[in-house]
Amino acid sequence: MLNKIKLWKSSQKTLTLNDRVEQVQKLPIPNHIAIIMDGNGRWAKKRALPRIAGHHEGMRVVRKITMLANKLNVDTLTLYAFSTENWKRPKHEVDYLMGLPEEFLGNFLPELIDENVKVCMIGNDNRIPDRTKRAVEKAIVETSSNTGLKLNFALNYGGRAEIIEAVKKISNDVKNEKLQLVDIDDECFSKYLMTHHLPDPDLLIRTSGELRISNFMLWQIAYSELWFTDVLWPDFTEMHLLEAVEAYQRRSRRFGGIHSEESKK
Ligand code: V0D
Repeated sequence: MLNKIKLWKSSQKTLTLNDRVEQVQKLPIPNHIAIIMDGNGRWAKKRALPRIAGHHEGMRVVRKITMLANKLNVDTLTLYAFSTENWKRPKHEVDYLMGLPEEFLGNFLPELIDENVKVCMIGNDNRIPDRTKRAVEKAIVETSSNTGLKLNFALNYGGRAEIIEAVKKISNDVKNEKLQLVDIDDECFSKYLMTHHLPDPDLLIRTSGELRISNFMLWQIAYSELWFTDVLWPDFTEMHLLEAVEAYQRRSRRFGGIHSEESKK
């Protein structure tokens, strides 16, 4: 008996990534996973490195997590890469961050194309430097006909600003008699958001121990499962993503099919 327990324990530990992927694929996979990638600066500080070293390391993790999400047949992976608050950081850090999309795509766009990943972006591009916009735009165009994972970067994104923009567009449509007040409901409102083309997140992950939403997808996460971890984003591995998905699967199984308010509709 003791031997059996030992055997079981060791087999649990030695489950390879692929075994665990196979296990996870037997149960429903969240359609849309959104991640607040926090803790890059803290990761660097712990190593007496400049903050930008943490951001750079975080980019490596983006690639790995993207590939796993694609393998799991996730429909959409949204990554909160830059918030409207991040402009308050020192200029050299903002400049460095704005170089990352170009560097990332310079290295990985061929792989994203190969893997059938479709790059998308949400957020306001008014303050994004031209070379950053051009790099992202090129990736969006070159992956536009891909049918695999939608890799959606939230850049200069803020949830309240998004809602205010939607209200303005709706008011304008009402004024111009394109829309009637009685027709404004959840579904109609969603069509005016930047995420109109995406499903709502089923699972929201935030790394680095903060238990806040920080103005991310305020409308869209109404029914999302939330998963917080102390792990810093540069330390986040494929195993951590699987852990979050497994937690999601346990929760939805416990609710036995009628798990979300959403599905009662
Ligand atoms: C820093 C950790 C990839 C979080 C990841 C401009 C913060 C690394 C991108 C990226 C950032 C964005 C768009 C795109 C392709 C890649 C990125 C920013 C920061 C902010 F089309 N990583 N990454 N963008 N970090």
